[in-house]
Amino acid sequence: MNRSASRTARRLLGTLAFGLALLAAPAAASGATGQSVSSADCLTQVLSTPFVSWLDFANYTMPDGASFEGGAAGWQLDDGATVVDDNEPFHVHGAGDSNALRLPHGSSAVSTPICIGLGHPTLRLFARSNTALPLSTLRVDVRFRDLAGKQRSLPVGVVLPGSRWQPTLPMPVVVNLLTLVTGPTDVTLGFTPVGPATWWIDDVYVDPKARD
Ligand SMILES: [Ca+2]
Repeated sequence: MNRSASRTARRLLGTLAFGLALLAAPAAASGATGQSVSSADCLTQVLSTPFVSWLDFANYTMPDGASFEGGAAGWQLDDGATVVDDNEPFHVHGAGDSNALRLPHGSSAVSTPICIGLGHPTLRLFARSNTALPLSTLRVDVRFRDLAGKQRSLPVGVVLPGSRWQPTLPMPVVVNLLTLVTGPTDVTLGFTPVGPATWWIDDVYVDPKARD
């Protein structure tokens, strides 16, 4: 190899090493906090398009237990939150589904962990309430550990009251996360009635956008 070819080879090796270091940096930082996960964990998720009827063609996945069929295994249900005989009438998850989660005033529920990427993840669910009073809403939070390992909870959306089952609007998640985590991460989702209404929720979906 002549001197010019050798210099070119060293430059290429240096560029390659720099590139690999950049690729490795997020993983190393994630490992230090113990809360982020590998992108492969997001890539193994089973995706579907449950909101096509509402002209939403995005691919979604579901946290474990988020159809509430046969219970809410792994969910944290507090102060009266309970699985009941009911179901969103569109049956986007399963034609034979027959359970939903009831959330009376003062109750709350937290989902099982779900992996999201840092593209533009959103969440969407079906909900109804027993009153349309404007002071009654359902607050949706995303819960995660930040770069320092501290547990955080940030609001990502509010569901407005309505007595008929309807899909919520897609709620962006990543806006609040970009500066707080470094890569695909496990989050849980919190649901809390605000005001006097009782709520029912069903078929909670997340568009993880782990492929961005
Ligand atoms: Ca259900």
